[in-house]
Amino acid sequence: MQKHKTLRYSAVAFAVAAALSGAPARADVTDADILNDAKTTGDVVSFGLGTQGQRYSPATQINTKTVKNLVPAWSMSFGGEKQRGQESQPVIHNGKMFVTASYSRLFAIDAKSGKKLWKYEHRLPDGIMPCCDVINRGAALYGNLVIFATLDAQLVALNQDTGKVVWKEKIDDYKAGYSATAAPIIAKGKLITGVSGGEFGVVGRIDARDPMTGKLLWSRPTVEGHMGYTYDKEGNKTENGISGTTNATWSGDLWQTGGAATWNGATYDPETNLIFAGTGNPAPWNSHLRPGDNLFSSSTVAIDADTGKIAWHYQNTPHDGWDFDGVNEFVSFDFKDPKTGKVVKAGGKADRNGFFFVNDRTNGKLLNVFPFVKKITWATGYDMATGRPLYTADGRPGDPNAGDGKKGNSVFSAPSFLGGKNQQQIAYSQQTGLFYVPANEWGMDIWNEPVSYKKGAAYLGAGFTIKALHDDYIGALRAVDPATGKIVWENKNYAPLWGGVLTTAGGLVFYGTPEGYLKGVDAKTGKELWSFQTGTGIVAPPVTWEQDGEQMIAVTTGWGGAVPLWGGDVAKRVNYLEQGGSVWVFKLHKG
Ligand SMILES: [Ca+2]
Ligand SMILES: [Ca+2]
Repeated sequence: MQKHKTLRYSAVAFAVAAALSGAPARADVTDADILNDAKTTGDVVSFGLGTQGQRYSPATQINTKTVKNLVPAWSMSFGGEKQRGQESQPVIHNGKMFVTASYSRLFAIDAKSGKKLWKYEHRLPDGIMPCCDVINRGAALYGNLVIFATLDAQLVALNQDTGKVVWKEKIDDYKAGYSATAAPIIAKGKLITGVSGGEFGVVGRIDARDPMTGKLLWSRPTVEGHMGYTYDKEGNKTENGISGTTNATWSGDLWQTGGAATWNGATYDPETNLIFAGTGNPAPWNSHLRPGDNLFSSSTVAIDADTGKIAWHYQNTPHDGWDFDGVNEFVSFDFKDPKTGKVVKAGGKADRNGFFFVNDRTNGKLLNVFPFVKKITWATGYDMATGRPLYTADGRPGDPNAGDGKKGNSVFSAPSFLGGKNQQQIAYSQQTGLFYVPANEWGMDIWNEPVSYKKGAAYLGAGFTIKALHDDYIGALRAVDPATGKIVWENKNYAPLWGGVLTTAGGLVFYGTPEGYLKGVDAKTGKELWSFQTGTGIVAPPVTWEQDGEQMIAVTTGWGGAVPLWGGDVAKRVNYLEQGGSVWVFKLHKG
């Protein structure tokens, strides 16, 4: 009895001492930490600086006046010979940074000094099939774990302090073309992941797991006709309803290998308790083989985090025939509807197909849509009443069976399938009310070919060449107004932009370029206020946090991703860019 009292007293004394010293009483990442991530400047515990995905920080120490004094604090190399395609967003908690690197590596680093604490190198089998380079976009934090997805379609959870593997779970069969590159997110205590492999005829889905054990809780396919499941503690599965209605928007049986890969992960809005998954192309690319809208491909799909059921969907590109995908992130924000003057719970999405969408995030209703790139050939706009695109006559690549059976009519299409925007994340400023979109102006010649499904083989039925539209630029960082659809300002860039954006209450926007510059610009005007040459291309989103009273900016660097692999004429145009693999951290110079 006496012993118990002493113990209890010690615990209280410790907690009081910890509170007085300002030290964290506990190191575990909680649901509250994740829920409040967008507001708390002392950490970054989710992909997107908040699962809503706004990439907006309230930190103001670095601002339009002080940003000129930004200098490197430290840099760390990922080492080895694996210098390519660093698309990762670091997460920072309790003085430690966790950052993933190409080839399924994960590093833990002292966030203040840059000293490496530990690294994990996932042992990858031969025969993995990542479509778009050996990249990874980042890790999730929960409890004392750091969790990330690997190129061989597994999930690995490691102890944040030791780097020891706590659990490993297989997402799916890499031999069937499944891989995983997106950063997992935590939604109300559940680990949420997608799958990559839309170019191999996989079936897209969103899984929810217990983050502490990796065990499945529910799984929701994003191709119509497939059954969803819930799982009990022993792993027994129970049917949870078919997604959509079998054959309603897919004729025949191509839905069985229907694509709609959820390769860019998801965002989560606690206010509606909805997970928003973007879905990729229907498979194969040759659209003449699969008449119908082909749900739920090239869409935003809203899934109830508790039930694993689809609450609503909005299809950005029905019957996609251009590999426009629809995977781009759906970012929750409060939209002041100019028609009614009312503030609506909305979401914004800069789609690969060149249009920016504003949807009511409670029900998917289309509120506004406008182009954010200057050349779009496949549609002239959208019917606001039906929410459907107004297709251009002859904008779709032709049916091989209408001609010689080997190659259909080739069309020139803009954007190219690499998209008006691809994986590089947009940001939304609560200060300016603007979205910042890393856009690209390019087109493609595209034609269809016959194809049949073979497990683990490319499943396109199409050929293509990507082309620049202008001699002087492809990329353009654009500030767009979601209410008016106006491009408020733009900063052109010679190479295609492939890194995400950060915006802050300091009135700033940060983004990186393939030419190697990390830039800080005025959020209102786009005026460049600071830049730093990192020595290799940037294809990742910067983050910011406060470490011991100092605001820090971090970004991973290392050229790569889909452009050098799929970019055709554009890949040749930028083949002088050097690969790399580092994380850079900056802070204000003290006078
Ligand atoms: Ca935070
Ligand atoms: Ca695709």
